[in-house]
Amino acid sequence: MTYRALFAALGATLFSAGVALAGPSDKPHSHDEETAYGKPGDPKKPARLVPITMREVDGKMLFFPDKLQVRRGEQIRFRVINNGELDHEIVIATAEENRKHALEMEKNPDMEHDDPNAIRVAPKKTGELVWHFTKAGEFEYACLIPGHFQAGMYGKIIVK
Ligand SMILES: [Cu+2]
Repeated sequence: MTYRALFAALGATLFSAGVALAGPSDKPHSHDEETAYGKPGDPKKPARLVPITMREVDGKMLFFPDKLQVRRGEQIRFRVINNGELDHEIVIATAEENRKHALEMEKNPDMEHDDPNAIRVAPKKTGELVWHFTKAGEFEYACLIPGHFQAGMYGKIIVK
């Protein structure tokens, strides 16, 4: 897909997202919800700062770094820097959950997230997300905007 086509798709997404946001959420959730991969962090508590850069290069879309080691019980403050030309997002979850979520997004490209495990960052902007890794295991951060995961936009989180 060319960047021009991506921009066109993105414009359509942003336009209809405004409409979608006005509707009631069909997925209520608690912000303290514990998941298989941990729970939303408490920004007032200590957290290790981890900068993650997002960018497009030679037809690929990448996170740098694409691997992160975490101690169980550690809070991570992800500082997500979008150095690309397109919107990107970071969604922290199990790999399985991200696959399901990616399929949903392909069916509903207008889908926007309002979840504590995800953040969307516009080009040349920086966002922050604090996550508390309470469980050991292998997890993933991924961009689930259609086409981005396939272009390489994912990384591995190992919690020990
Ligand atoms: Cu992306």
